[in-house]
Amino acid sequence: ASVVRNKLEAKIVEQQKVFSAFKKEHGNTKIGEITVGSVCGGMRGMAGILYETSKLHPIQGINYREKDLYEIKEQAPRAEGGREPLPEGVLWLLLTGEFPNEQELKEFQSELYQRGHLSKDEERLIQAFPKDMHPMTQFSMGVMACQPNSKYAKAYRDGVHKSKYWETTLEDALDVCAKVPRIAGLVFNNSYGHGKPMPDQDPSLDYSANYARYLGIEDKNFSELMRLYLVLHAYIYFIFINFISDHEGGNVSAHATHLVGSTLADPYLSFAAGMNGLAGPLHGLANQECLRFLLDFQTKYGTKWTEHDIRDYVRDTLASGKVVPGYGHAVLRQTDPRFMCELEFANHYIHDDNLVNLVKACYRVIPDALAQTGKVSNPWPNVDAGSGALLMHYGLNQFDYYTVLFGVSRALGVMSAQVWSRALGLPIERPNSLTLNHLMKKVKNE
Ligand code: CMX
Repeated sequence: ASVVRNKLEAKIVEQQKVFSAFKKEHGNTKIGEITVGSVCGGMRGMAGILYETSKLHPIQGINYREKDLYEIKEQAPRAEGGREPLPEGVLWLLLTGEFPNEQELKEFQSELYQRGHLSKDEERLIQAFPKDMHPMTQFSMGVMACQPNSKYAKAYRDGVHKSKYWETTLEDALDVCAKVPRIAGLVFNNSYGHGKPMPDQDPSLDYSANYARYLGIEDKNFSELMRLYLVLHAYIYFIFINFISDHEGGNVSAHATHLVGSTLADPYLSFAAGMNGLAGPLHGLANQECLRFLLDFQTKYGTKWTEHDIRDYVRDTLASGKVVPGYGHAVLRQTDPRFMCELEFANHYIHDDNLVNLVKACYRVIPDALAQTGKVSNPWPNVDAGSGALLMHYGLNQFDYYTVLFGVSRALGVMSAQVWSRALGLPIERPNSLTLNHLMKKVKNE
């Protein structure tokens, strides 16, 4: 059993009581109104999902278990000599609401290492995918290739009592989180490895460093090792902190995972569904658009651009009826704290990179330019404004792969949420749908 199990069980028992009393008392209490706008507008602003692990706040940005990103950066355990939160510590937080102590973290890291292994058959299956298949398709299929080992699905077939669903869901959730770097690594190797052998998992490295190794970001030169170790960690923590693991339950990947999970489908089936949603251009693919915007700018103005050039470029973009990618948000009304983390990261680790400098200059110029249009609700940058440029800096220029990085990180959020959904016994989702005709009749009270 997992080292996190006992801690989690105590919290779950407590929260189950709170939840059941709350439901009984407030089952009929109104908390909002549904408008025609909500029904026609993709349920925007409509509260309809119970999701325990995180909440997106319009000003503070994302909160994990009531902690904002800055608190997480400050309080989370880090690797020796590292500055960024360890994903393993963040996963523990998402599950339990607390950070692990040193001993718990150590045991949890070694547990995830053990769970991160794929069978020979699973590896072979993934390696047999066509090399030109989109990395997200391979990733989702790779997760599905591991599904036959679902412990939850087996327990369900064996007739487990529903009060115990969460136990094997936890087993699967941890397995999925542990395996996704390996699956994503195999996909990278398959698509871009040019036949190079896939490195094995290295027990001396942590979760993130192993993933970086699969992406080929390593160097055997010993004298370089220390520098590289830090860069490698910096790079990979950047991935996790910026494609941040969770962004409450209403975004497409989290909601798709949650919805499919509500049928009591196992965590592999649910997560793969979420990843298929993440593969859409309006969701996980937006960071590519943003990078393209910056690269097109460089093509036009070269590397000796001025802030005046940026202003012109934004004006032309708006005049041609396009949006400025990386700016604005459906919920946030401030600079996205995830962007601030990117900026802080870049200030510390990256010097003299023209593309990164362009990101910083855009931040000085674009909010004003967008505010002047008078219609943009939030002229501030979101996470996508900087992430692509940072990945490019580290030589990761395979644009099609960026969403897979996002997917690896998202596993931590949506899988912890699924454990809680089963623990609270949430029912199958089944909202009503309406035809336009019905909706029109409702408006007239017919
Ligand atoms: N550039 C130009 N115009 C913008 C804009 C931008 N970055 N952001 C908003 N607007 C415009 C909208 O297109 C809309 O114009 P119309 O009234 O002519 O249709 C108007 O401002 C009002 O929109 P809004 O209320 O500010 O924003 P929405 O909630 O409708 O949309 C979003 C939010 C993110 C889709 C939008 O800001 C956008 O398209 N941004 C650029 C793309 C982007 O960065 N996407 C990644 C989001 C990251 C994430 O979801 O985490």
